[in-house]
Amino acid sequence: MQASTGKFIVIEGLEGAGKSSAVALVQSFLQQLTGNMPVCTREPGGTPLAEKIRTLVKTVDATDPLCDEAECLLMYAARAQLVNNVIKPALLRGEWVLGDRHNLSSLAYQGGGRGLMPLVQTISRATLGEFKPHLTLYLDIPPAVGMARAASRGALDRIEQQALTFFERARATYLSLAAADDTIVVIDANQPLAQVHRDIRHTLAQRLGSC
Ligand code: Z5A
Repeated sequence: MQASTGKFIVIEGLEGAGKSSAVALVQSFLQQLTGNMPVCTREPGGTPLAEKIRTLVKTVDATDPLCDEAECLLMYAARAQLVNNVIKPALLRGEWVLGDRHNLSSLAYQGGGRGLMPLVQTISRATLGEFKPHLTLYLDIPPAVGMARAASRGALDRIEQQALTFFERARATYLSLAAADDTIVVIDANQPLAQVHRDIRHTLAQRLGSC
């Protein structure tokens, strides 16, 4: 990555962790900090092709079930499009980018949840190299609490229909990766929303205040 002043900030978490309202909060924090709206992305998705992949991975097709390896490859196909066509160009222009999920989701869901960590690490290195977010806020929540919140929103998509043990493995992977990487900050999302938002603002002020 060439020198630039823009930074890539990512919000991560299991379903129902509260990413949607966290993204809105961080968006407004970054706007105040930099004077400009950040470029907002979501994964899988964020480009016309990547949005088509998003539909593919979220939809159940009983006649041709998506196998775990294909799911993993599709996540990275979508991410490669987004990183190369949207995120890197924005950073090179000096803009800030705010991501709703990124590579950590694949490490947690496909690596931890599906048990495909060697494949995930290989594709991650091949497609992203050293590229990674400057800061990731991981909203941590027990899967049972998150799934109850997600279920109250309506019908569950293909990935949301996985067993609780799948999400327990994904959470354990999130936490162990966060413990080994000081660019990932764990936020306790199993608290009243106002407290979660205070913790997010505090972390942003600490980590970005001097940017
Ligand atoms: N996936 C993958 O497997 N591999 C990858 O590499 C990537 C993704 C990138 C994307 O689906 C799916 O793809 C996702 C992971 C997988 N699947 N699953 N399962 P998505 O983008 O549609 O879904 P999402 O990202 O998981 O969820 P979301 O809907 O965007 O956000 P959320 O964090 O799950 O939830 P929310 O809408 O912000 O909050 C849920 C509800 O809880 C809502 O009514 C809130 O008002 C409420 N809430 C939030 N916080 C609180 C607190 N603190 N207290 C009480 N209630 C709260």
